[in-house]
Amino acid sequence: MLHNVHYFGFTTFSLTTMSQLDKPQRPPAIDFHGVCMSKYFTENWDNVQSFKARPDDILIATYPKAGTTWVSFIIDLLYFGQTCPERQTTVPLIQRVPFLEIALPSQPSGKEMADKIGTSPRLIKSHLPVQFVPKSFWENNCRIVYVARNAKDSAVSYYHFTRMNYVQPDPGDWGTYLNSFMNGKVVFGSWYDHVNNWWKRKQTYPKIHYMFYEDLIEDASREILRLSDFLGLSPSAEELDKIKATTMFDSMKHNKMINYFTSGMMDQKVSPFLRKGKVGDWKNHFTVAQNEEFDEDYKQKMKDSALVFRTEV
Ligand code: PPS
Repeated sequence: MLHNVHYFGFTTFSLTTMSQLDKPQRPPAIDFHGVCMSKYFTENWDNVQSFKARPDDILIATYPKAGTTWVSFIIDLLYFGQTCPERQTTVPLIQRVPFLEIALPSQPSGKEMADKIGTSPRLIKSHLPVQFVPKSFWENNCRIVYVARNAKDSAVSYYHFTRMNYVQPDPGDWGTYLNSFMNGKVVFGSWYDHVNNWWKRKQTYPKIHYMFYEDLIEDASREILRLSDFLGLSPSAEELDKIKATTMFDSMKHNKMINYFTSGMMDQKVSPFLRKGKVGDWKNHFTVAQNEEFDEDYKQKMKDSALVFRTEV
């Protein structure tokens, strides 16, 4: 049963927690217009596709596990940290930055949450490959922030997330999962197609700010400043320092408005949502043979790409 409360421009929804649910049934992976998906991201398709973006909406687009939550939180603080500090303690980030395409049973859909946001600009999260983005974002010339993360750390992070998140099909063991990742048989499809097709889109659509997780780890202040420039914001030095401190991994890990502790589909005893937050954790997972095979395959798949990713910082 949903219980809705109106608060700081939001209809906040109380979401069912894991302890209130029987263990949810994992969905099968499906082929959806040539992209591997699961029903939890396709069942609301027509409504998502007809979503009415507004010119000042900001879309935060990523392949899963690229740092979506981190960047969403930074952008939320840039816009509302000063003007509405209360929302930081009363409205969970998933409601401040709804996940557009998600549609879970007995929960409001991401589209429904986005429609109900009462503050501007609206911040909206999506993992959709670029060809699936609702056309109103392009027609309204919306700003889009795309975050990318190197393939090896993305695969490791997505593997652990898939183990703990019942929205996802069964990952199998690490070796099986790595193969699925390399073959684009994980939800939201091929990492290689996602990062490259978004990069190509940026060449003809200037309002995409393409960021890298590794750059944020290296120098968060520099990256927050670049992001502010793109958004046309001029935060003070003091505000920037505060945002950087508030969005550091350890701080976010203990922030109940951020860490998904109330999500009904995630079992954080299996693996925490904010797990490691590092560049290079792949070294603790890839065997030498897996690494060689991955590198060989990567060279082929990325041979026409201008993108350069760092797997260590
Ligand atoms: S999701 O589910 O796709 O929206 O996940 P996403 O937020 O994109 O990615 C989760 C990974 O980002 C890490 N993370 C951070 N790293 C460093 N600093 C900060 N502040 C931070 N916030 C989130 C998070 O820990 C996940 O990565 P892994 O490697 O699994 O730890």
